[in-house]
Amino acid sequence: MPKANHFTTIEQMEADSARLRETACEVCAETYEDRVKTQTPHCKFGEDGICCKNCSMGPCRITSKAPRGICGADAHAIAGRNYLRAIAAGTASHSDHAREILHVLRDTKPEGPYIVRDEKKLVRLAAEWGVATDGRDIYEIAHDVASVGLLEFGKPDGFQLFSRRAPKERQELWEREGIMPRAIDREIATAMHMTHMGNTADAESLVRQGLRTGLSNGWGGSMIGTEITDILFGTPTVWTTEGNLGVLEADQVNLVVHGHDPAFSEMVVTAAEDKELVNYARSKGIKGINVVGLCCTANEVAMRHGVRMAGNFLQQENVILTGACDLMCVDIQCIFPALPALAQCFHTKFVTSSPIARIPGAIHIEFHPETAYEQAKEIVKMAIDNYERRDASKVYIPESKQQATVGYPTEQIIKHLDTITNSHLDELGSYRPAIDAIKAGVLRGAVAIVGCNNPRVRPDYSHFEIMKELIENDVLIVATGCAAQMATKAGLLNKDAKYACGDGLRRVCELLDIPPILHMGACVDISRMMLLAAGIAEDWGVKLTEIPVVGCAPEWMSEKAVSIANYVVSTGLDVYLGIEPQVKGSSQMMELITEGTRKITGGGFIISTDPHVLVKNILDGLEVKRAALGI
Ligand code: SF4
Ligand code: MSK
Repeated sequence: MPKANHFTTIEQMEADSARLRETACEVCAETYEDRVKTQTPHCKFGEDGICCKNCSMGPCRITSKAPRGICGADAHAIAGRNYLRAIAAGTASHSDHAREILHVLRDTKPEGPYIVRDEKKLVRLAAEWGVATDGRDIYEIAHDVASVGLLEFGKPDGFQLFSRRAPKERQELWEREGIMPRAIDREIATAMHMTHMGNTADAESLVRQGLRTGLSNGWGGSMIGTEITDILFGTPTVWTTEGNLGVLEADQVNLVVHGHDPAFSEMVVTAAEDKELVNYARSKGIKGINVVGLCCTANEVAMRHGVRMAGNFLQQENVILTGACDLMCVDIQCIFPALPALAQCFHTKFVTSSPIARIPGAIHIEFHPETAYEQAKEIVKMAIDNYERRDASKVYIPESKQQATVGYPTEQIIKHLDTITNSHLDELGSYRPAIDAIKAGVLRGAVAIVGCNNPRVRPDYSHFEIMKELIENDVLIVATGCAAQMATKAGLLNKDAKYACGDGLRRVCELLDIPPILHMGACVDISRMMLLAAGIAEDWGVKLTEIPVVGCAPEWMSEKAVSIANYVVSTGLDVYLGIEPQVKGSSQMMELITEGTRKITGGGFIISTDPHVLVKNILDGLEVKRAALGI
């Protein structure tokens, strides 16, 4: 019977990486570990957020002897401005991804290559956005929905349409506090304008705009990205798949898709199943075409096709270092610029597909929706042709892999909950069985664990320790992004991980036939988590700030994560961070992000780089919420 000792431990993962680093030495390649050494110690001014280069009178750095920049900006203004710029960049990244997906929806046609796969969701969204549906062709509806969605970026008046999905109490609070999100581009532009030289120097105003900009992502761009992706490629369902480097196959073409935007990877996955290409591979004596994913693209295709996942963020170099990656095709975000040079140490072809992520040394095949399928076929053929260039003497594929059950958007969670209740109250179901389990103490609460991995801490260790301890303590986890991939690699998404849970959570897993950690998707899908939390609060009849549900990003690294953290606290949930935001040089900013936002939204950051301290903080936080609810 698989138990906790059947997990792939961090030590095993590190041993795999160490073995691959030996290959790196043999081929004279450098890895991120080498670059961490050359970048350490990090610049203290940067770490503390008190270096400003927002004008050419600077750069200015704050010290006790130089407490103000040349213009007079102090540490609080500088750290606050840097922080808001990070939120703006993160919001821009998620939201621009959504915009691209909307363009794909606008280009759909019945003959493809892009078609509408979830018509029900499209019609529901059309009704929500005031698009006429009666008697209309589904593609006319799709194009009108895309046009309304595109207006969310630049409309001159009004607020994000999805903000209406939040509980009334939240909407009123956002309006009252002046943080209700307007057009997405406007919030990003306002953030950049406020932080330009000679504008806002008041830290609280910068933090408030950070909340608003974050909300335009979580209840705007990211939510649009998630909804439209579901409409185009299908709302995810439950799949059993596998994860970690052992999913690469020695006797097959290994084609790796990496990044975030599934529009291209969906086509690559489909093209790899094209009979013509499968036969072409066979004609060369190759056993098959093995498409696997990295980072959030992996999450997207795993949840819709069961495609196996090679790993998370810090595993991207390892995949090439196996010597068995015939082609890596990337779209946008979280792609190391180091990859083309690394690929050149092997036979690996490295292909970029988006003008948003051009990298020197890459083969660039710019993806266009109308020719996407032909382009995907071209890439698959390139991978097949490259297989015979593989140098067997450089190949080492670690055996580590784990089985994972993935694909739990809110619709699937509700569906599973409905299996234990006859009270199917409305079309969209109810979270009441989960609420009852929390009230009864069978579950102590739920934690959304999200985000990247980061060499500032021992990679993946914090994720692993926090996840293990929380499930032992009967806390249900929902996960996205590289956190979900870490759980995959470790075996925590295996249904047998229930044996590592406390009695209560194990019973819930058995009853619902789920793993204790529910894979909800990619980074943009944290918007699903917001709807989950809002649904729980509404079905419970309490405020979002009152439910024993929190967020946690143990090893975050990207600006997208800063934006996410801001919309989560704006939604009223506490966020536990394992990496300190770069504002430590300002006491005002530290106070604002931990306690100040709590006074505005009811949510704030709790920060500790020690995962065990963080778990204790989370469990204490959940118990405080339970006690306040009288349970
Ligand atoms: Fe220095 Fe002010 Fe210019 Fe920043 S904006 S670089 S603090 S003078
Ligand atoms: S891919 S943003 S490293 S989670 Fe979404 Fe992973 Fe973080 Fe990128």
